Formats: sequence, C-alpha cells, structure tokens
Amino acid sequence: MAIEPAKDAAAKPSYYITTPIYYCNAKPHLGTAYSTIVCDTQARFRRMDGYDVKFLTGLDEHGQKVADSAAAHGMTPQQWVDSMVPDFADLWRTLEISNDDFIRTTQPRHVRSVQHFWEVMRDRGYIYKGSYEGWYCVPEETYFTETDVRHAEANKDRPADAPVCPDCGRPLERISEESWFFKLSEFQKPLLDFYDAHPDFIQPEIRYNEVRSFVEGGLKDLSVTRTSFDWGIPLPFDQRHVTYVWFDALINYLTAVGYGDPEKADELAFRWPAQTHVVGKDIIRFHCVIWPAMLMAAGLAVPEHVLAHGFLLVRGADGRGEKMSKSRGNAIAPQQVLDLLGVEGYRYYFMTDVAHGADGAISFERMAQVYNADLANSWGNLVSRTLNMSAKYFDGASPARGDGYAERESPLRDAAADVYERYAKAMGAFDYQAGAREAMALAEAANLYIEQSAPWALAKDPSRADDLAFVIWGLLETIRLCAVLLAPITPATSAEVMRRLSLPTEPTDDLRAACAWGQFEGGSPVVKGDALFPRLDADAVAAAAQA
Ligand code: ME8
Repeated sequence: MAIEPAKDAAAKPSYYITTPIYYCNAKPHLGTAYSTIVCDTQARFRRMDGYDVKFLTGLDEHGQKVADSAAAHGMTPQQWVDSMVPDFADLWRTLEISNDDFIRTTQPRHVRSVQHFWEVMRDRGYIYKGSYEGWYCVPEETYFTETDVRHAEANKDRPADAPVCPDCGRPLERISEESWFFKLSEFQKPLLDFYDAHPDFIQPEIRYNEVRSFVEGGLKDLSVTRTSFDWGIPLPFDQRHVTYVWFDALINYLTAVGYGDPEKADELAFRWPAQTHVVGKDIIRFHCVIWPAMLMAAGLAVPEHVLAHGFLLVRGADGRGEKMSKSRGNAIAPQQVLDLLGVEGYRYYFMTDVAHGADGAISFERMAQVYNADLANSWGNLVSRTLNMSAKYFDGASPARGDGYAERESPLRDAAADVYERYAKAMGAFDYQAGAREAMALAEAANLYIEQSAPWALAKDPSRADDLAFVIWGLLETIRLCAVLLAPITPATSAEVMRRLSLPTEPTDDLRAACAWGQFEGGSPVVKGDALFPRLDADAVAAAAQA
C-alpha cells in the first residue's frame, strides 16, 4: 500500500472532547463506561480523520457525597479517592480507552485553575456573598428551592411533609448558611441569544428544546460555596468557604487545557473552546445552562457542542426498558458483558445497538444476537473464508494487484464508492450505528460476492487464474476497508486484521485517502489465524446472565 507522507502536525485542527468526570463514590459501571466509549470512538475517528485530538476523562473527587463515602469506609477523603482511581483506570485500560489526559479534581493544577476562576469572577463582579436557605440533595449534589421540591406522600417510611428530591426521590436536607452566589440570573438573555445563534449547541434537539424552555422560565442566582464541610477547594479570598462541587467540577474542562497556568496560554488558545462535551441526559442543565453562563461571566468562549446521550435500561420481563439498579437486582456489571462478548464485542454492541441520543434497552440475548449476526457471521466469517482461500490458492500469500485491478468493474468497487463521505458524516455526528452499517454493508456485499464468483470453481480452471486473483484481491481490499472503517469502534480487531494482511497496524491519519478503493498491493504473506469472533450459543448467554 502506498505510504502517505505524514501531514504537518501543526496544521491539524484541534478536536477537544470530554467525558463527564465521574464521582468517586462508586465503582465504574455500564453507564459510565458507555459515555467513555462514546468519546473514545469519536476521538479515534477524529484522529484518523486528520484532527489533533485531545480526549479528556477523569474523576470528580470533591463534595459531600465523596466525603460521606470516605467516612463510611473509615478513610480520609483523600485516601478514599486515591483508592478508587485504579477501578476506573483499570476498566478504561481494559476497554481500550485512548484518553490523552486523566484529570482528578484534587490535583494541584485543578485547585489553581478553580482559584483563578474565582478571582476572575470577583474581578468581573459576577459573585456576591449572601445567605442560602433551601433544600439539598446529597446524592445528587444539587440544591432545590421550595417550589422545586416534591413532598413524600408516596413514601410510607417518611412523614408526608418531608420533601424528597425531584430528580431521584431521596430525602432532602434543609440547609441554611452563608454562601457566595453566582449571578446566574443575569444570563437568561445572553443564554437565549446564544442558543438562537447556535441551534446545534445541544444535541439531540429534544434536549435543546428542554433546556431552552427551562431558561425561558427564568434563572435564579446560584449558591456556589459551602461552609458546612471542608472537602472542596477553598475560595482564595474567603477560606471558610469551599467551592460547590458542580462549580468545581465543570472547570475541569478548562484546567486540562492549561487554564490558570500562564505557561500554558498557547495550549489554552489552541484547545479552547472544546468541540464536544459528551454527557448523560441527567446532567445537561449543568452543561448547557450553568457552564455556558460561567464561561460568559469569565469572558471565555462557550464549547461548540454538548451531546446528551440517553440511559441504558434493562429489558424487563414485559419486554420494556426499566432503569438498571442494584435494588431491583437487574444491574449488569461490565465484567459480565466482557466475559460474554470480549472487549471488542462489548464496544461494538454498545456503540451500534444503543441508538444515538435515545435510551437503550439492553439484554444478554440481544448482545449475543448482534455479536453473532454482525461480528461472527458477517465480518469474522468473511475474514476467515477470504484469508483461507488466499493462503490456499496463493501459497500462503495474497495475490499481487494486477494492472487495472483498481479500475476494473466489480460489485465490491461499487459498494465502496463514496464510502468515506457517508461514513465520515455519520461518525462525525456520533451516529455510530450508521457508521458501522457502512462497514457491515461492505462485508455483506463481499460474502455475497464469494457465493456469486465461486473462487473454488475458478481455482480449478487454469485459464481463469487472473479472474481468481482479481476476485481474491478484491475481497482482501474490501477487508482492508472494513478494518479501516471499524477501527474507531473495534480498534484491536482492526489492527489484527491489518497484521494478517501484512499491512501497518497503526490507524491511518488520512481517512479519506485510506477509504479510496484499490490500494491493496498484495503479494505479501497472509496469516489465517483463529476465528476473530467465535459464535456464541444459548448456554454462554445463560451463563453470563447468571454470573
Ligand atoms: O454526574 N446510562 O458523575 P456521575 C448511560 N460528577 N449513562 C449513564 C448511566 C446510564 N444508566 N448512568 C450514568 C456526575 N451514566 C458528575 C459529572 S461533569 C463536570 C461532573 C453516565 O459519576 C452519564 O454520562 O454520576 C452520566 O451523565 C454520568 O455517567 C454521571 O456520572
């Protein structure tokens, strides 16, 4: 294959993408892994498509909830958060997460950045000291006003006038204390103007409408410091107060690109604003209302997109989706899915079967169905049949590309026409279902082509030697293309397929060029190897469900 000259790194545009930073009070689960793989797939796609990517993930380590978890485990908050890091780091390594940075909000760079932000807020006049009275949900780390709260008629264990969290239904705590406030109320008009000017800021559209009508309803100033506990970042000018955990957490996106560090001004200028914050639908108000207002107050640009995905739900006995929860006994651990599908199957299932932006009902049966249909029968089978035939008919090698092969008519060439345009549009819009479908359509076309061109018959007829070479070459070229297209979703499999074709295993950084038909030069060894995706049977599914 022709080796493309390396692009000038300095000329690549920046693509900065982030996951939410996860709370350290529980181990990572299918939901947090889902957000992280969504980002990873996009980061890998963008690197291949010629962007200079920064992919950030990390941990949200402050706040009362974390302090409470630490106390419950007899540890200091710092010991507790330190003890949680390996759970996240190990799972991300297992799931092939290619993050470029891992931020922890207890790191000195973040403390400096948040304190700098406070000084900017004070200097620009967007904060004031007052007194806060209201309700606080500890598990959600969120304040509620009297009008927000629901009272607990339905909860038999509590008096009917005891308020519960409107989001999670758990009991609220009454809070009254001195607090610093952020003048969020001043940002109603600037935010609405911003949404009007950037209709694609919040995706999908249903979330855009939700956020817009929330802001139209009016905004109140936000209490952004606490004095009732000290596990947080102190205000540089009022040390009795620590930063409200959400105010602290959102700033992580700035910290990681050098905010507050005069030596990193160039990095900040190159990376900010971020292109995409990926979040679950539970935290869009923080990312689409409070965060843009904070940035406007600080005189900084607002990120280009917030992508809100849905929730993973478990298919209940009635076939409908229900929220996964430990108390219902229907929670699925990442390890159970890994045991059934392997890492690549895990990534493929979640990225292609959960519709972009919508809630997705998951089940072990469905996992096995998708795995068997796409990965085992279509893609894996194509690779093993083709490599076997190539090795058999061409003495352990691939046929060399003959004169005119790249231009010659073939159904595979037709199937691959304009694939870059369709694929890049889908992937860039986070529609990984459609992106993967491009690869699967090619694999299916190739499986059909095998039946129609019957290489085994051509191999028996010496006068058709060139036709045989052309057919096998075309199949290998299609496999190369599928491996390129699937690389963001199943990176290790794509690298393995490239290795079996004697091609470079590093992903391309010129996707458009790599998607052009006819590049496979061949004439090199092929490695037959084991089945990439051995079929799953019903016993394996039953075992995973019981684990
Ligand atoms: O909210 N399905 O952290 P968190 C899909 N620290 N995604 C899910 C999910 C599910 N069932 N459950 C959780 C926080 N998620 C804050 C964020 S950012 C500045 C601070 C994912 O540990 C989803 O992305 O509670 C959700 O937004 C995130 O985990 C919440 O993670």
